[in-house]
Formats: sequence, structure tokens, C-alpha cells
Amino acid sequence: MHRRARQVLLVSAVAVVTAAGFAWIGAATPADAAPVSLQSVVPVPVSAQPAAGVTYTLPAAATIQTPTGSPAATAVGSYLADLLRPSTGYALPVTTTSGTPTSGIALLLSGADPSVGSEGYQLDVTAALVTVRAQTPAGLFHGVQTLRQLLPAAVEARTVQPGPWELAGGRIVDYPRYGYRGAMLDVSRHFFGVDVVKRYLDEISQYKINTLHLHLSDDQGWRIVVDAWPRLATVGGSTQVGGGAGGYYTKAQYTDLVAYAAARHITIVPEIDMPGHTNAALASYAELNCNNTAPPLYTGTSVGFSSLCVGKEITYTFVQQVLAELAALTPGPYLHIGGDEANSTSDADYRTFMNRIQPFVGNAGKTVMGWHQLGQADHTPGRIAQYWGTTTSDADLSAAVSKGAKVVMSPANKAYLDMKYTNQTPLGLSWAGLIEVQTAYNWDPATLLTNVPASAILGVEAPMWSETLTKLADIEFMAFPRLPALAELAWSPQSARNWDAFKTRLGAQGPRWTAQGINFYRSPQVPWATPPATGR
Ligand code: TNX
Repeated sequence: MHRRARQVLLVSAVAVVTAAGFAWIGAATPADAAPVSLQSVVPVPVSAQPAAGVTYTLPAAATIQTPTGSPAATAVGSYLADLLRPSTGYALPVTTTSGTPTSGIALLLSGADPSVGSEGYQLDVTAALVTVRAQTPAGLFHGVQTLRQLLPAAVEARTVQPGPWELAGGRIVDYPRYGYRGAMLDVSRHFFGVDVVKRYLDEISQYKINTLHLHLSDDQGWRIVVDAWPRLATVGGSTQVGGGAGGYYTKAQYTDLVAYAAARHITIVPEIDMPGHTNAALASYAELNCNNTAPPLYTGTSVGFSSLCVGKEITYTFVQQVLAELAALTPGPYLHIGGDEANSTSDADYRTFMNRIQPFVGNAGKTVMGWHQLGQADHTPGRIAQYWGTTTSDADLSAAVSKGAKVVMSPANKAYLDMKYTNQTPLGLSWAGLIEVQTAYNWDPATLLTNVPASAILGVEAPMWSETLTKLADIEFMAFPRLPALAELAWSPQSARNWDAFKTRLGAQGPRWTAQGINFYRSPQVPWATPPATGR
């Protein structure tokens, strides 16, 4: 059995944080401070050239101009206007133009440096106007996130602030290192409703994350309606870790989440974890069990005790129908089929099961994604293996890569947002180690693994398992500041990254999170800027 067994160490939540964790370090930002520097953006841009002495001041009558004929670009303009209106108090009408604007804010789909590719952007700030140029609406969206960070932190307030709203002059040309820049949310161990997921989408999109993987099923809960198997949601979704009420997404709610994510240029990757991690399904339908007896619902935190019945034909009817319904709801290219910790399935059964179900994903028009243990099964075209190990080589992963899989990096001892920061921080687990901010930041996705070539790495994903997390404030505390650190690994060139510069840039994000009401961990490793009382 090569699948790694590991122990879940649940540490009881304590509602205190160490004194060091709350210290505000750094001086208050004076009202006449210089505008935010172009180099202070997170993730750090590929190139930033300041124009000395040049400042743009957003006038009250500014307009946001977008190209005629691109509703998606205009939608990015509306997104920007919605961000800026509450704090500036300005009207900021969004207009369309086929020309080259000379004032205000322009979002254009022409004229960008060709290096920006499909997700990058070029940002020019002169005394007269701010121009974001990209080849796609996604590029414009990422440029808008940079523009947002160049404005004073008070822009994040949802009430009118005094301004002035100044930006430093210069040019940024920026594009991602990796095409897959992900976060994952486990909505199974504890269920999080649509509003919480939308808020998390808002938060991660600021850091140019483009994928949210939803862990929709596990032993403790099934979280999406499947019409052909209705008890999955109504029975399997009826509880969660600790015995609370649980919950599930209706198809309309899931579709709403997909659309909300798409408006932030984020792709949803849904996961149905199989053949282990399936107690909620087994408890919902007796016929899915080899002994035709449904086990009780489960509200603990053990892993590795459940398995779908590999020898039964109905198992494959079930899986095929579930994946077909999920594929129909999901515009993104991937269906994640789990495959981790199948400790109650024999190796032979695991391969039999996975080899039989992987084609269901392709038949539904999607590409297989799975945890790296999936490397034990046959390859399927385009398959992605998500690495969650803690070592620098892994036989299952190497097998997957040698058959042609691409890799998404989620090493548990670096990228797991559910690991505790220190022994003193209140939430999370520690089986993969303690992950302070510097540990989350200081590794290179291309070289961490000794036997996987850099060319096989598709990107990075930061998973958030929710055994100990029950509410939005918990999610925020675990994600901030580590999620922005991991986002920089996924976006910025390795040569542009270093911890000392990063911790200062990260510290400058603190007042933005405060203005946004984000509950973040005041890591003592980071020189946090003090939030200004008003204006910047
Ligand atoms: C391992 S990572 C798991 C999850 C747990 C997580 C807790 C992986 C593929 N499986 O079932 O929630 O650890 O950190």
C-alpha cells in the first residue's frame, strides 16, 4: 500500500492569539505620504518602471472607458467602478469607446506589450490618465487588481473617505509564471454557504488566483444536489464535523457560484472524492455498500475508513451519473475525482475503480484532475495530478508524470492553509508541520520535487481543509497572510521573489485587509503597516 496514511491531530480551538501576534509594527502613514510605489504590489510584477515625479490624481468626474464591442471588458470596468465608488464617493460612469482615451481610466484590449500573453496586462500611469491594456478581459481584470493596490488603502473602505486618490506614475508590464493559480475550500467537513464562498472568491481574486477547487464530498458531508441520487444532498449533506446541521448547494446556487467566480476570472473545479472519503454517499444509499447496509452518518475527523464498492455494477452507474450532472453544471475544463487516502480499498481495486471511472470524465467533456495517488491508475488525456505530499519525491506522482500527467503543487508542509502557523495559533491541524508565513513563501514550485521536470508543473494550489474551521473569520485567519504568499509563487517570476522584500510588501497589505474587514493573522514575521485613520 503506497498511499500514505497519516494521522489527523485535532487540537482544540482556543480563542486567544499570542500577544506577539497582535503587535502593530511600523509607523502610521502620514496624510501627505507619497503614493503607493509600483514595486509594492502583491504578487510582485514582472517589471515596474516608475516615472519620477509623475502622479495621477483621480478626479471626481473621471470615467472608466472600455472598448466598444467587448461586454466582458465592460464588465471588468463595472467591477472596477463598483470597487471604487463607495470609498471615493465618485460616480465613475462606465462608458465604451473605440478611440484612445486621454483622461480618466481606460481599459483597452489593444496595444499591450505582446509579452503579456493571455492573462497579463500593461498598466501605464501618467499625470493625465491611467491605462490598462491587455489581450483578454482576464488580463484587464488582473491589471485592475494591480491598479486597486496602487491606490491608498482607504480605497477598500465601504464608506466615503477623504482621498486624494493618487497613483504613482510609471509602467508595469506583468504576466503569470503559471496558468494554474488555485485555492481550495473544503465545504464538506464544515459546510460554508454561498455568501462565504463568494466572499472568499472576492478575497482570492485580489491576488490573481484564477481557480477555486471546491471539495464537495467527503465522509462528513455531500454538498451538491444530484437529481438522479437525491438523498446524497438531503441525507448525506445533513451534518458535518462536530454534528452541526451541514448543508448543500442546490444546482441554482452552484451555478450562481460558478457565475460569480467567472466574473472574477476564476474557474471552479468541483471535486467528488472517490473511492475513499465516501461515507456520506454510503450512508445515503444502502445499495452502494458491498454489504447492502448503510453506515451511520459520520461527524468525526478520521480518514481512510470508507470505500465505494468496487465490485458492484451500481457503483459505476452512480459515479457516471454524478459526474455527468456535475459536468453539465461546470463550464471549467476539470472534474476532480479525488483518489487520496483510499486506505480501505485494495491497490488492485483502486486501479480497477479509477481505470473504469476516469473515462466517465472524458465522456462528459472534461479533463481528469485527482490527488497524486491517481498515478497508480492509467493515464487519461490531459490528466492533472495534484501533489499533496511532504517529501521531495513520490513514486505515485512520478508514475503519473511519466505517463504524461501535469502537476499542480500543493505540498502539505508548505501550501496547506489548514496547518497551524505556530503551536500557539488557535485553529488548524499540524500533521504536515507548522507553516509560518516565511515557510509558505520560501520554496520554488519548479524545483521542490527532485524527479519531476519543471516543464510538468502547471501551477500551485493552496488547499483549505475545514476540520477545525467553522466560519468565514476562521477561513480568513488561515488564508491571510499565507494565501497572498502562495499567490506570489504562482504568479511572479522566481527571480523577482525574495522574502525580505516580500514581507515588507505583505505588511503594506495589512491596512487593506483591515479596511476590508478581513480577520488576518498578524504574523510576527511581517512588519505590518499601521492602518491610517482616514484617507491614506
Ligand atoms: C489530508 S490532502 C487529506 C484531507 C484532510 C487533510 C487535513 C488530502 C488529499 N487528504 O482528507 O482534510 O489532510 O489536513
